[in-house]
Amino acid sequence: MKTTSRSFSRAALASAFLATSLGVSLVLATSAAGAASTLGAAAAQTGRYFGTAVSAGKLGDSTYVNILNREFNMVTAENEMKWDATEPNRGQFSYGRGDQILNQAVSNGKRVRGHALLWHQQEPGWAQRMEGSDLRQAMMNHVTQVATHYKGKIYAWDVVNEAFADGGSGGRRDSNLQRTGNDWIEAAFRAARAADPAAKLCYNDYNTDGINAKSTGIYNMIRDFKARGVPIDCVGIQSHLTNSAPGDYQANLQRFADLGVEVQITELDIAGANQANAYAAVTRACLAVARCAGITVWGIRDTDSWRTGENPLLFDGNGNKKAAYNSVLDALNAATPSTTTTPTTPTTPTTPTTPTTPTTPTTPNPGGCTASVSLNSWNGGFVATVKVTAGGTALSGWRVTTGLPGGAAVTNAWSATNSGTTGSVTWSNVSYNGNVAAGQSTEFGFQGTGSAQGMSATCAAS
Ligand code: 9MR
Repeated sequence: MKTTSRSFSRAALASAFLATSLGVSLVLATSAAGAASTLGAAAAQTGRYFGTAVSAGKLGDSTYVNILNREFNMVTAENEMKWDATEPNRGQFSYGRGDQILNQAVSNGKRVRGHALLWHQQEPGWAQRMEGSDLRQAMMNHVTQVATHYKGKIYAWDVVNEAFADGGSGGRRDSNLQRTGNDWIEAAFRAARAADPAAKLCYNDYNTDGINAKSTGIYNMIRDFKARGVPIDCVGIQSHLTNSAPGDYQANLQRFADLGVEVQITELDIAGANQANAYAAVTRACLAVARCAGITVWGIRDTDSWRTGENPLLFDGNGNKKAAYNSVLDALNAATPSTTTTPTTPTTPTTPTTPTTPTTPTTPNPGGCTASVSLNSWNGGFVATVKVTAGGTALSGWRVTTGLPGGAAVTNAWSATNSGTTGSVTWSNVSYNGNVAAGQSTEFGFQGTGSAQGMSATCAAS
């Protein structure tokens, strides 16, 4: 980890600026080398979180809950927000156990990572038996319904989990989700953004800890998404490890961070004799990457782990702190309050690898701006992303009028306010995106039912 010799006040100012510009909430500790006594408080000294996976069935276990409440300030439902749990029958949603975890966390001052909206595993049986456009519609409805249920309550969603193949191909894994079309991932991200604009949207996967074919495939997808304005905010590096993290672990985190997405270590557990050192190394790697927002371990005690018999967690079966716990806490406490790694300039995007959806031609612009629409459609619904570009003079406000075909209706929108939901709909900027410099762009979006193919969009300065 890089350190700084700057005075504290200058470092604090720099870190506050960095945190603001990165959207990271920063908690300034009063002493440069804090000695916080819990994982959550120690991580908060650099504006990060420390989380764990939680199982609803264990919330009656007082040892478990005591450690949870004492140590962690972020929670992921281990299974309770997955598709099989939340939509056991098509169109019938079941949020009881997910809500239990969320409410326990929120009432104890913790934030929640949502896991996971779409994953080829733990699909309910009815979805496993589906294919094609019917499945695509069910997938998008699932994303919309679940993200809407938890709207405003989730720090970050794993929108799509484990969609890339292992091995050297660097490509997608086969699944019925993938067979609905290669654009299923971006369609899911757009639907999630429409349903819960406040949640950070993550792509999450395993065996992506070092720079390898799989992580590079994901890197290329995220770079493409950023280039085309597909809403993605974070990447989850699961980090199910044995003995040690790869030597290029930090470099891998950094290259994702350099794309402009937050990096989250989402499911950390480490088996093997070198456990304590490996945990410290992972912690230090996150601390060294400014956009690494936090670490989540995949369970509390060794006996809570999915890796039966491997004892890969920070507490033993009796709830005692292990050497690995102390090494993580020490590493967190050794960090200065500021993150000192300066993000490098985002890599220049290359040509998108994923086929783009049809874009309506840019319309001539009478009032100093243009609007172009990108559509992600499925049978019965769509997500529209509208790019507003200022002409030769800066905008201090804008208004876009979209002409929706008959039968199409807006159900949900973000980053603009609308008057009307069918036919000619007028969209106005919100407080934070009205000012657009000459030649620059901003985006808003909406979701709707019906078909929006052929929708027009015109823009005027206001
Ligand atoms: O820990 C989870 C375990 O209880 C479930 O049985 C399993 C089902 O597939 O999922 C485990 O969690 C996985 C996570 O959701 C995604 N990444 C891999 C995790 C370990 O398998």
